[in-house]
Amino acid sequence: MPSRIITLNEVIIQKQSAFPYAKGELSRLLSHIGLAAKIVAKKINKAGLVNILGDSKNVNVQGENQQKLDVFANEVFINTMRASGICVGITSEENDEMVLFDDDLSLDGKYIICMDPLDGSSNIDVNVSIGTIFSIYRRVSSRGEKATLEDFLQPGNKQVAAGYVLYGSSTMMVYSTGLGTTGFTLDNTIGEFCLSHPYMVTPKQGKIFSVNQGNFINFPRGTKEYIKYCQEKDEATNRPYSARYIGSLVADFHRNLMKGGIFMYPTTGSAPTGKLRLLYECNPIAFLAEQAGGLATDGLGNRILDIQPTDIHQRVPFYTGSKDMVQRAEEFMEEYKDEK
Ligand code: P6P
Repeated sequence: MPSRIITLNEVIIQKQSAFPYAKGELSRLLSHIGLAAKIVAKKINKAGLVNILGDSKNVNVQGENQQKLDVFANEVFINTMRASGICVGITSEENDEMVLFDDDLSLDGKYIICMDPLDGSSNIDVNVSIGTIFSIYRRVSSRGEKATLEDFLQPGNKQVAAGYVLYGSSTMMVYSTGLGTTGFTLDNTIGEFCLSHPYMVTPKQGKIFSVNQGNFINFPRGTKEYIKYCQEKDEATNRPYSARYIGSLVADFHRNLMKGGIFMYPTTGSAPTGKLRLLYECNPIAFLAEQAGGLATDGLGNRILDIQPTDIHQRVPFYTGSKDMVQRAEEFMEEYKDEK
């Protein structure tokens, strides 16, 4: 643990020095994300006391009821990014279309952001941890003009930064710019994210598997066989593993990142291409997993970060976490790929 308080902004600047050509724009963007996270965290922590819980009666592009905090978080992040003058547009889970900024300052912005402003929202009313997930790319279109679809449909291996905010027993921000995965914990007494996990490395092997077994009957045969493998007794490989699943991606992933484990969202009957979205859930989480020494695939041997997106709300099957566990799951998927 650091001997003194080291803030998010200090670390952002430190890491910027590793990029000789950096002009500080990405650093400022990350700082703005930290600001938005603090605003949302404050609202979430009070949610139980003021009338902001519950359904906003709107339905988002995913066909999911938008919780009031979803709407609030989406507006805070969009408005903060617009004010940064560094981001030229956003794709959000909560918006059907891309949000393109057209003020002069933003049009010259160098970056675009894909985000899930409040993931796990079905847990809001029951006080279970929820999260914000973000992914940052350099724009490929010309500066001075509006962002284009091409800016947002870049493969995850082009991300310049990615991270999440976990609104849990404490509020944490975990991010990477490609120099490893780093975690910060919000100190509410000073209103700062303080360095708490300087270099997060996920164990190669864990004892936790995370999947919604309510969908078991519709899983691919290989996933079913891997789950059975996790449940079998075998002292030599520390099995059976423990099943842990909160239904909030950031919370499930963060626990497994820290302790070791595998998170799976396979194809199911109601989600034949998977449920989780490539641009603003799988790619950023995959980036962090790999930066921490883990893996992230679609269960079919494809690295998540290499998938070429075709739609801003595209869904993919998602297997991520400890390297040895994801590889073992992939072996079962390969072995049973032609069987129901
Ligand atoms: P299910 C939350 O809605 C979410 O997008 C992720 O946070 C979570 O991992 C997943 O869906 C849970 O889905 O079908 O198991 O409830």
